[in-house]
Amino acid sequence: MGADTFSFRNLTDLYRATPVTMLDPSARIVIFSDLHVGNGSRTDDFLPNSGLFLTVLGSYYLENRYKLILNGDIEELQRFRLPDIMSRWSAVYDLFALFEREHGFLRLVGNHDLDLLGRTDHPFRIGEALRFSYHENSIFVLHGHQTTTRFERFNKLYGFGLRYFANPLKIRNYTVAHDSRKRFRTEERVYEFASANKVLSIIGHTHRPLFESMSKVDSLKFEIERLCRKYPKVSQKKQRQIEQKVEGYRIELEQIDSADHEAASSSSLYNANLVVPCLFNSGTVIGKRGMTCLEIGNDRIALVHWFDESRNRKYLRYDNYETQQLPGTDYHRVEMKSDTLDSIFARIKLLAGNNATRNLSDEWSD
Ligand SMILES: [Mn+2]
Repeated sequence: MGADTFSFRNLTDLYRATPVTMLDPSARIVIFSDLHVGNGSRTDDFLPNSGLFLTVLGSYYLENRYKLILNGDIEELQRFRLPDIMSRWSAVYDLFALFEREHGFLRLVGNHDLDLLGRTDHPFRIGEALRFSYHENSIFVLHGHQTTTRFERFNKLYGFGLRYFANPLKIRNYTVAHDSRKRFRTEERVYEFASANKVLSIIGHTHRPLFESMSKVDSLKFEIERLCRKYPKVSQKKQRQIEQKVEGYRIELEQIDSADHEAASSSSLYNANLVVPCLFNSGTVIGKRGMTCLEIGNDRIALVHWFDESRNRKYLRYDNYETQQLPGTDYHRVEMKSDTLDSIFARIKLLAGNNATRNLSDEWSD
């Protein structure tokens, strides 16, 4: 059985085995993934954004009555021991417990915390996937490592290597997140499943935020093309506005360099003639320029970027984004993309067509 076939079958099995819950239209949900929480030492990837995460979670999402979904790779168990993680970051666990008690808390597993599925020394119930129904459509939340076999992922052996060799040498986390070929394979496999079944899928795992199956580079190019098509048809005043917007996007594209792991990658689902907007990725909490998450509420879904003004002033300079400061802090919220769920599902149905599986697997087979 080929790896792509394995992935499609595995995702199908997982999808069928996951119970469906109605998405409460009045509920607010925030989805974070890939925290990679360690023991607080220098090699703990969570440490740099820990203040941002704790403050934003407590002062914004808890305050505003969000339900919290953690979509895998929460603890970094390939390099650290669970008791060390839990004692160093008890404040994080206390916050999770508050969400569980007040507004709701759902915890899914990833490949770096996979061992928790069979353990009893962990405070929260952990699942493998979630399904929500929304106006007879389906939302599927999973970490994304389910696209690969354990062998292909090399999870165990790799984890062994990291914990016993890399960690004493102070080598930071090096995973699928930084290997663009593997990363793209995860994306295209979930995309194939999601478009074939007309399901809105939400993953983490690759650390690359996606909205409507597009990375930031894709979205910027798409938006520039859209504005260029609109340009000749509008008034002179509107043309000046478009010129300004395109210039802002162009500068932003130029600034995405190879050092920007979250955004830069030549691999793109957008190369297909029609992009089915079925794949979303919450990104990561441990990004160099801040953290990203997905918010669902008011019949909308949004990709949100949070950053620390004292470390990254990038978005403060641009007119194309509205930033919202969290009172009393240096932290800012930027809504990168947002749309109504109804509009997204309408386009998924229209664009996926009936032969999506066949076409996509033909195009993408190795
Ligand atoms: Mn992962």
